[in-house]
Amino acid sequence: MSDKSIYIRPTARFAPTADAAAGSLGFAVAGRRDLLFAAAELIERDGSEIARRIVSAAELCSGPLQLAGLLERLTRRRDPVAGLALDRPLVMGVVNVTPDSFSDGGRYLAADAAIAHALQLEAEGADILDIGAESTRPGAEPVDLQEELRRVMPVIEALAPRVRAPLSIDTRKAEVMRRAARAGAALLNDVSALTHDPAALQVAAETGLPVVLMHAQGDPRTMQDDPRYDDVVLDVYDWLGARIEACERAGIPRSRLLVDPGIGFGKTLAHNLALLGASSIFHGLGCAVLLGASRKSFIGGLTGADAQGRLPGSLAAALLGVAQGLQILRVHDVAATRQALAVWEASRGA
Ligand code: HH2
Repeated sequence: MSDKSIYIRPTARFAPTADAAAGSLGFAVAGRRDLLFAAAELIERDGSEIARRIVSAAELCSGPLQLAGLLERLTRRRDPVAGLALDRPLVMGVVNVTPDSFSDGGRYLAADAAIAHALQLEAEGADILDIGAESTRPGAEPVDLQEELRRVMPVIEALAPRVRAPLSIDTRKAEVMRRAARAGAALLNDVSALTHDPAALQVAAETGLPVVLMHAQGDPRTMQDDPRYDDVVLDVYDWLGARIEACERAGIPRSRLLVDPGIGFGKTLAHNLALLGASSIFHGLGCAVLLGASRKSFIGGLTGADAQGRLPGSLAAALLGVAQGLQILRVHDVAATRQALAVWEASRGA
């Protein structure tokens, strides 16, 4: 039996017209009429052989049967996440209750400062607030369970009754997931895709919450030591696909999963740029896609800007993501991202 894998990377997005809305010119990604694509890159990988060609939407839709399942996953409407419809890009604001995060370490370590920051991000238009208490930047040392709980729980407990935006807990630890869920968190965000803590799969299933599965190669301490892939985009896709299957076996349905290519996690500058440029491929996994490119070091690698000076590059990456239909942007600068999205969305509708 051949172990050939097939991938579809939607490309050539176009604005809806009456014809296209009727489905004659393009295919709608993730069930969204505003995400119409006229063509796609069809990729076939057989061992080390990779064949790529551009196909029209019509060719794709009348293609061989093996494509039908993939196409169905690509075009199926996504379920809401934490009560939020995925029919426009959502902004997830980052709250780091840490002394050592790469761009804002120490600013929000005190619970009061973290709570005030979260309220500020919500006022600026964050749809979701992502609260984390362990830095996973390259070289970061792990934080023990008690310390992570001590930092994060007062923040979740204070915010849950006060905010409209659903709370996401950014953690790799099952016990933190369990307690945060009990305190009102509505989304689990794990940069290890439930691989770091052996109990995480089961606990995540028990909470009944949606889960973000992020790709990382290696552990934060060592992940930037010479990361390698055969083909970074396809390898990340396959790895996420395998994690989705592991979650399904543990009782978490695909409709409750989100995927994230994990910009900066065990990737060189070239790897990050390849993932950013091809991220529409991840819709083929049948889940909403989240992008975390905000202030990341690839922007510094390209421009020399330090973490504080990377807002322009972060906005460019965010728009590259929404142009490819990615549903959630994880960002530090909510007001600025909202403004960029407002211009983007208005010009698309014009
Ligand atoms: N990036 C960081 C942390 N969590 N979660 C997802 N799903 N995707 C990401 O890209 C992602 C993430 C790293 O950013 P930050 O939290 O600001 O830094 P640190 O890990 O140093 O706290």
